Amino acid sequence: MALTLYDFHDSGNGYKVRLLLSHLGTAYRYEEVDILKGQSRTSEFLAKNPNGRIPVLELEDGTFLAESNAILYYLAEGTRYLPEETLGRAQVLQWMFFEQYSHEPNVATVRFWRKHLDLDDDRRRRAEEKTTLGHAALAVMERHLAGRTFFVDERYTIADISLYAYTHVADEGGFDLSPYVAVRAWLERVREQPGYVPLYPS
Ligand SMILES: N[C@@H](CCC(=O)N[C@@H](CS)C(=O)NCC(=O)O)C(=O)O
Repeated sequence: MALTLYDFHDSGNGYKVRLLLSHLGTAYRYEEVDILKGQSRTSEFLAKNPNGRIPVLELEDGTFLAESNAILYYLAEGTRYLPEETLGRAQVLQWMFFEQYSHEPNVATVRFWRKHLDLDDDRRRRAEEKTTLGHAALAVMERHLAGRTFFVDERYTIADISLYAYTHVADEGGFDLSPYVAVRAWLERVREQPGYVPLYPS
């Protein structure tokens, strides 16, 4: 049985997995879960991921693996997208934890709210706070990337894939990336990688 990816087309978390699978040239079955219609909260889907969120990868033996960065880590094992040495692997994890704690909850959430939900007063206020925190995360990336090509070991890894997913569409959440020169140059380098696929296929 092939891999099956349960995903939502506009999800950056799902896109991370699609991008790595494309780099690897790995065939998979795609199953759309419409999160805007509550399909990630049905009992059928909760049996796959009790946390009710996509992406979920179903492995060949029927195991369901959730959490985008855990899926990246699993798929990248033994490939050029994950260093072999302990320190390099730990640094990849360092940036993927940063992505989940400091970046995604701010940059991705504001994008989702602005794209898909009506902003009431409370959400507008929270969006402003998250925008400040999102810019703080982008500034951390900018400082790290100044003078570097990629996040870890001067090579393209799943840390880059993880951080690329929501950074390259941050403008959809109202984030102006023009001050982040090193980040913008890095986004360009990611786009040049063999097997790159866009979030929005034309
Ligand atoms: N930490 C999770 C976050 C996953 C997540 O937030 N998924 C969203 C779409 S990007 C989702 O499924 N939302 C639907 C819901 O919460 O019901 C990951 O990295 O995979």
